[in-house]
Amino acid sequence: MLPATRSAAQGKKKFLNEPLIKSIYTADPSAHVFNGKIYIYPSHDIDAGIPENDNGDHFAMRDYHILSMDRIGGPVTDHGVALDIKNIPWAGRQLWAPDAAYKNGTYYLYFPVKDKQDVFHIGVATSKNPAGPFKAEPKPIAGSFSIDPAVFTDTNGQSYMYFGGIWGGQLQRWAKGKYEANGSKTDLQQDNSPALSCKVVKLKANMKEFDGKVRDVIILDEHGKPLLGKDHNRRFFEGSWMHKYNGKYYFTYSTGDTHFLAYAIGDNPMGPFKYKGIFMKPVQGWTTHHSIVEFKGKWYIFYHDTELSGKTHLRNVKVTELHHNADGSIQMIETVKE
Ligand code: FUB
Repeated sequence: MLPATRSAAQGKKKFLNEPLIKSIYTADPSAHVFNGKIYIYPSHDIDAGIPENDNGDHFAMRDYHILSMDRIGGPVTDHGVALDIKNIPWAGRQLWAPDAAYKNGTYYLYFPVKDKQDVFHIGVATSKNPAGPFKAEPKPIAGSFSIDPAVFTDTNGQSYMYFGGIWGGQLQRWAKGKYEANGSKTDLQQDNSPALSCKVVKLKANMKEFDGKVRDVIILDEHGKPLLGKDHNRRFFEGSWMHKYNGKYYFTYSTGDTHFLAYAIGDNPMGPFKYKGIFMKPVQGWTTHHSIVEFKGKWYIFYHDTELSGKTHLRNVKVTELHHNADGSIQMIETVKE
């Protein structure tokens, strides 16, 4: 991801939805239903006084707070600090977008953070309580890199992790299989080659290790060809999510520098997926990041914008309903009154 002063250029907006919480800044909301309640695992944005740059250094988050609610529209509880960067032995800086999962009595919190060499990896922490506190494993997940983990558990109990983000999320620096410290700051810079892909990997039953090879999440266009690097309106950038609807797998993601949420549908959680379109227009602020969850028979999208601060690194999470049409397409989500 990359910062910018896009919000200032957008002028005054009328927002359709309210921030879920106003006492702290929150972003990148990963929502799950545990024990009949909604738990939200967001980033906790702070102003660390670091100037904005193209690397996203000003997104200098240091801990996570977990939020919960009994019903959509009901009161939101902030459960306090669930994991602090000082308690992650391998962490250097920047606790970015997390996700969570549950298996056999244990809750798992997955988090990207830069190590002490300034390279993003993904760690895991555990708790017996969905709201934490969580205890981090001493090392990152072996074989993990880049940012934005999203863990999906299929109806047969197999869990998968989707991860990756280009530009500040460093995915392009792993294109040759190992980290290139002097690699591109943005993408592959190969407009007519397939775009960089999000990654997917199975998780072992212990939920702490990758099981098998990390694979590319292939998104095919209307001609059955992978989306190209120059296709900024459609190609993957960061912030992926997976949900299953009517037996189909919906891979959703941010297009980053073009600020859309897009979706692609497949018959297998590991893809390939057919690009279907955009389902949410740009929100206020540079970044756009979401999760999709079913609760009491309705589908919801959790997302963020910068309504409270007007600053791209101080965001607030929101929720609104998401509708699937009879043909499986997703209705466009409006977030502002123009
Ligand atoms: O919150 C930091 C980064 O901004 C996330 O990892 C990206 O998805 C973007 O929302």
